Amino acid sequence: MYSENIKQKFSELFNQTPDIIVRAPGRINLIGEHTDYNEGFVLPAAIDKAIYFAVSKRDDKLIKLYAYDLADAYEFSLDSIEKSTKGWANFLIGMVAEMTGTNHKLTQGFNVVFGGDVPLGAGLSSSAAVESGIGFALSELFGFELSGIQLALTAQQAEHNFAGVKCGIMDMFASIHGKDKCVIKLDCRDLSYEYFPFNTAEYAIILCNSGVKHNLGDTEYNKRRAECEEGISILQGAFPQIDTLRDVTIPMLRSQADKLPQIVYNRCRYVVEEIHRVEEACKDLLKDDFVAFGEKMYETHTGLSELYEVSCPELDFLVEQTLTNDAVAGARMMGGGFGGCTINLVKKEAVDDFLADISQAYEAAFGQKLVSYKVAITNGVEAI
Ligand code: GAF
Repeated sequence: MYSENIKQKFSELFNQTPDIIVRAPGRINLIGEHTDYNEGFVLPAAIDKAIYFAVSKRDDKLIKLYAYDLADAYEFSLDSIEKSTKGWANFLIGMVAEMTGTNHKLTQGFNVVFGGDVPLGAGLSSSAAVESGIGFALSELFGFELSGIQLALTAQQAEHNFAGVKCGIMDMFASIHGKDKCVIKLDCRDLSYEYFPFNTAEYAIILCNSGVKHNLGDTEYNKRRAECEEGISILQGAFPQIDTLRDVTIPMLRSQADKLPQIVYNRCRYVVEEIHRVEEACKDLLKDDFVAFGEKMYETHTGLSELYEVSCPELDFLVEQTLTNDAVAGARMMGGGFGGCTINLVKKEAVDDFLADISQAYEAAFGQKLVSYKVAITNGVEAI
């Protein structure tokens, strides 16, 4: 449906049919939060909510962008690639800028209409989907032949330099490398990855959207990253061989507790524990042991809330509500934090009751309707 709307708008605006239609999915993350920029492991997957792009080459150097869901347009030339005051345009401008490297120089402009059903500010990585999607479309259209990893690194640079978020690689990697019915165990140190089948015979993946948009998130996110780096530079005094928190163990951390400011210690402790937790959680998946896996999701939430301090009352409430529900194997806040969604593994036959109860409780507590999504795991970016 979305791809049809996009195609139609494209013909209307540009009086031509697109050269390519691309689908770039949003992502969930089962476990492994704030570990990517610490060179740890993450366990994301691409989902059946995506951004669609209709794109065609132009003969001149103009780039004409149209955001279907915002009904907003933006235009610029390859000769002057600069940040825009329109936040949405910067994700695409950033990709054009980063793709105008030496090996794959854009010399021709293009037209694009894009839009889809990845909710904005919900922690499902709509921005990474936009970057991955336009990057993939341009690579295909202009024959750049970028590998998935090159594409993900380019998108990460666009996010750093044009959106100002010093994000890790997880979101774009998942949008690009997603595989039907599988989660991706990504080693963020060397970008090697493995697919783990995610057997959803018994459990459904339900996202509960707190409706809190993570506005503060970007600055706080960069602050968390800086706190981890501060931890590393102090720890290097005792352990010169370490590069990142990936190299640190809990005993190493404990031995330096008196040298680290309490907040920095807490941040490091959460990350070190979480990196280990992802590895253990993968063992649970191999046994289809969702009870053990779910317990780790709760541990992650506690760490994110109490040690890393990236949760908020709404997210904590949504997780707490599930604690007494036997049909829920695990729940936690997902993504960068400060708002967005919780991810819940809920027994399939209990999904309706779960949603009725949690929606009622949420509305009673916060005076706001709870929006939820049942998501399926899909393939990553593709031409359709
Ligand atoms: C955001 C970032 F973009 C990711 O790189 C990751 O750090 C995540 O927050 C937290 O795990 O989505």
